[in-house]
Amino acid sequence: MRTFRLRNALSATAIALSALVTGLTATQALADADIKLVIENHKFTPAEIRVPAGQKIRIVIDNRDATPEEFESATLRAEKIIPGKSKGMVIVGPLKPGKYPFFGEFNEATAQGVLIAE
Ligand SMILES: [Cu+2]
Repeated sequence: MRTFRLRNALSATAIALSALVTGLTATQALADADIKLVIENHKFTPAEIRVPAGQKIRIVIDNRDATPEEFESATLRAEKIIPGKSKGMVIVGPLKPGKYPFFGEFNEATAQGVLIAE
């Protein structure tokens, strides 16, 4: 009985430890700030991205449209042409807290978004 209880206690500890490790991994992923942005029908999804301030942010842009798009932002100092049906990547930051609008230069009427560093 005593051994059984000990074993249960140990497996509970193992579960707690693995939860802790998972928690750390999630925090680390946030620190890496790898953002995925989709372009579809000349719109960005998500149109609003929240990222931690003071970190380098890697934005992977998946252009699912058949036509090229240019991710552009003056405040982020980023400009990247992504051909149709392909992916592109921009690295921005570290950013001060604030709002950083971006747009698709080839479809500016619909392709609008904002990155919020906080
Ligand atoms: Cu441009």
